[in-house]
Amino acid sequence: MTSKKIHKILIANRGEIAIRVMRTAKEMGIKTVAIYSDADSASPHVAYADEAVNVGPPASSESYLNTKRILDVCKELNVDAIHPGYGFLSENSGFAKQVEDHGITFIGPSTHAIEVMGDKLAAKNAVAKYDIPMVPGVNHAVTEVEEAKSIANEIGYPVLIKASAGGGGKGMRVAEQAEELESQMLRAMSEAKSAFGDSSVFVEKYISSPRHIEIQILGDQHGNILYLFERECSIQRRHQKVIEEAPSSVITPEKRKQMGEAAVGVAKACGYYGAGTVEFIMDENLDFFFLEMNTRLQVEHPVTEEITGIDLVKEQIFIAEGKAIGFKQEDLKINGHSMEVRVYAENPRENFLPDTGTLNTYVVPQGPGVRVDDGYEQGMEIPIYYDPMISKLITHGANREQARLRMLRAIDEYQISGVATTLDFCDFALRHDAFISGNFDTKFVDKYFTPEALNDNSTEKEALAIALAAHILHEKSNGNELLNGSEKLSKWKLRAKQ
Ligand code: MV4
Repeated sequence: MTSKKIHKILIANRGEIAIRVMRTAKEMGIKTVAIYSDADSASPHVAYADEAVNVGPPASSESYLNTKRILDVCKELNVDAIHPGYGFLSENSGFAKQVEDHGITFIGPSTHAIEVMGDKLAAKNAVAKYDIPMVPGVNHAVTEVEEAKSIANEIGYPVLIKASAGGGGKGMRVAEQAEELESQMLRAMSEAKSAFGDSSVFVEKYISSPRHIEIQILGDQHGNILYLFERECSIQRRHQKVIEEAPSSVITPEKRKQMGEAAVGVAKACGYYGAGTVEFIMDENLDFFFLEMNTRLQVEHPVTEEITGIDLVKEQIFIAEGKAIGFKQEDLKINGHSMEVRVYAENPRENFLPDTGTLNTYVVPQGPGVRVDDGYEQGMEIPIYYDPMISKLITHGANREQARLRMLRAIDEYQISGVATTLDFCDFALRHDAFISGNFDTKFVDKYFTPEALNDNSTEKEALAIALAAHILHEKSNGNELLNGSEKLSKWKLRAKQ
């Protein structure tokens, strides 16, 4: 157990999450050290930090994943704690161990918890002793097709074959019926082998159109574990979340308590401390099943912050210092509703192909109930080396509809040109009847989205162009010069360029 006041944090990450962590550090009077690659020297996260150090070439493996260089920087600059953010080294138990071995505080859970939850089978086994709903299936690695067949016969088709080392959908195959089992199992195993170097798989009943609901938890090093309610993350595309919200519109107070307590059980099963997220899938009967636990601060943590008023990064830092959580389960209340959309530099008209280029225009929305967590500025290039997320746009309102309307308004205010973004795709989703009703699942995008659904305003644009031409001709024939015409049209032009 660590119990040390933190004076200087190195953030082993980049972009929006590095800034997010530094903002809280600044409020707490803690000094910050940024690291950056050659591709990020002009990034706002570098300018924001008290000190910043170049750790290598653009490739993540040579910079943001360069553990030796990062630990050397810590020594040189007297860093006493590392915040890993999400992605990169955040769920690397070997790194967490090295950090602690160097006498530096890892702002995150124990090495043991990262290890157990990183292995899906180990995770299932760890929680099996607690009273946590699990998908019907087996908790051990299966290598023989014959064994898989007999398990599938027992639980009934369809079944899902999952990689033990997996997560995020890699190495996952559905077998609708017995005839498909062998081929799907061999595929899952070879995919798992090449993706994770470990071909072990297990078999579960396949829940065909689940909702994805996750519970935020906080644990301290004194054994206190609390749940900070759910996030509904069903609007996703190929395992990449697009819209998240809290609370979920299908969860009753009773269900919330059950899920919260189940999540606390999962955390207890691995002696968890820090901020963590327990993922569940929920079927059409609103029965929920434990999927996995993420041992990091998640991208979508802001929606939980908005509805609880808790600064999750501040809690992470206090917990890492060895402090006990300063509030109780009964103190936590849900205040209003929050939504988050992820703005990616991807083209929804081209099968979400990542788009690179320069942010020629970049103006963020403002006003009541709007929060933007971003890591770019106008004029910057989106590098090709990293995740294509430009920003997270978060709204808060007294209720779901106010949060939704604020999101639509904020999307309309957001001005980005130079790269294609997923903003209009999010606008489409937020206006869809299924989204408005709350009656949707993880198949939302597959079911409802086609590029044609995006409103290109083409007839509107043509009409505007004709009206404009007529206006110019008319003014010219009267001998007038046009004043401010370009200024007034600037937003329209931006939209037309996208
Ligand atoms: C499932 C499932 C249905 N049945 N397990 C996807 C990634 C990994 N976290 C587990 N996942 C799933 N596991 C059973 N037994 C459906 C998914 C799934 C999913 C889960 C959460 C969020 C989005 C998803 C998209 C497709 C499939």
